[in-house]
Amino acid sequence: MSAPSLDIRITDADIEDSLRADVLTGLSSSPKTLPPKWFYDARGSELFTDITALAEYYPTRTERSLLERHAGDIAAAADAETIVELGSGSSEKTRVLLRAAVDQGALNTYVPQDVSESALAQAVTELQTEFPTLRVHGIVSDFTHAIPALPHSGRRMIAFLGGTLGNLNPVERAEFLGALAGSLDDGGTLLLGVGLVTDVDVMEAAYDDADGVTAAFDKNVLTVLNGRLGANFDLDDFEHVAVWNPEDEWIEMRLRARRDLTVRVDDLDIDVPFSAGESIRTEISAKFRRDGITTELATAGFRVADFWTDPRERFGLILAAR
Ligand code: AVJ
Repeated sequence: MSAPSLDIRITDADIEDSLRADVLTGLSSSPKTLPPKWFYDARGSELFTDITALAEYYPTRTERSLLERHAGDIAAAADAETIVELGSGSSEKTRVLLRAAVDQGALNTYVPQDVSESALAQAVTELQTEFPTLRVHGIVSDFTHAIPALPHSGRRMIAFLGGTLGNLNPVERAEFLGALAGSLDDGGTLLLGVGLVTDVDVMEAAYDDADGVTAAFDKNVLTVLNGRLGANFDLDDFEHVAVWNPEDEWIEMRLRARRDLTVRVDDLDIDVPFSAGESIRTEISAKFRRDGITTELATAGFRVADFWTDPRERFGLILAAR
């Protein structure tokens, strides 16, 4: 068994710079925004794992059952020597696919990529034990910048699961999918998991659970800003909100100020005023329709080879070929 390896492609200085730039831009915009990637410090990654076990949060378990059901078909169709997974987190759902691809014979390398070093380090160690014949090579980076630097040996499948594509707006998605297509050779594949448009109540509850775990996850971004940028957000001053935006077909998570207040961000030397009811948009989570995502993929240069969904059609697992 080779030693688990973790390649850190993002330095603390890079992270600090992009956090500062994002917060400066986001909190001076109208409406105020913060990019969702700042949720995922060690605590935020833990809270996300807790979310995936909630009764209301159907995407993870729905995608897992699709992967379990179709892993053999996916492995056979992709016939990949390398699987690169973007935003792999704990790699928990990917194991069934890795098992099928190893048993089927071609797979020799797994490259999980994530922005959370703690989540990735743990995943790499566990996977290397579970799959001793596989080369497991973790990359800590931002997935939107990771593509050009990804390993290029043998037939590749890029996996982008969990519905994370929905965190990008349509322009960002087109750019990102185009870059993925451009980085794959003929025969390369993309395995994409996307949330599908379903009942508004079901979608909203998934992002605003009764136990308040998603609220804690959302507010964790304020704790990250307090810790890393010397901000003085009082979490009790903000309320977590999740609403379906029917024009854009995405769920928006927001943190809404309960009163007029001013937040100081020491490291940026700014004072940020909020009026009562004003919110920071912390995440969009777009949901897709079969035709829409098929067209987006085609525009990027992909052909949809398979499109699997659950009986309630809440989640889509797509195998697209270059
Ligand atoms: C991990 C990005 C797929 O958008 O559903 C879960 C993150 N946010 N609950 C999603 C999330 C609130 C999640 N992704």
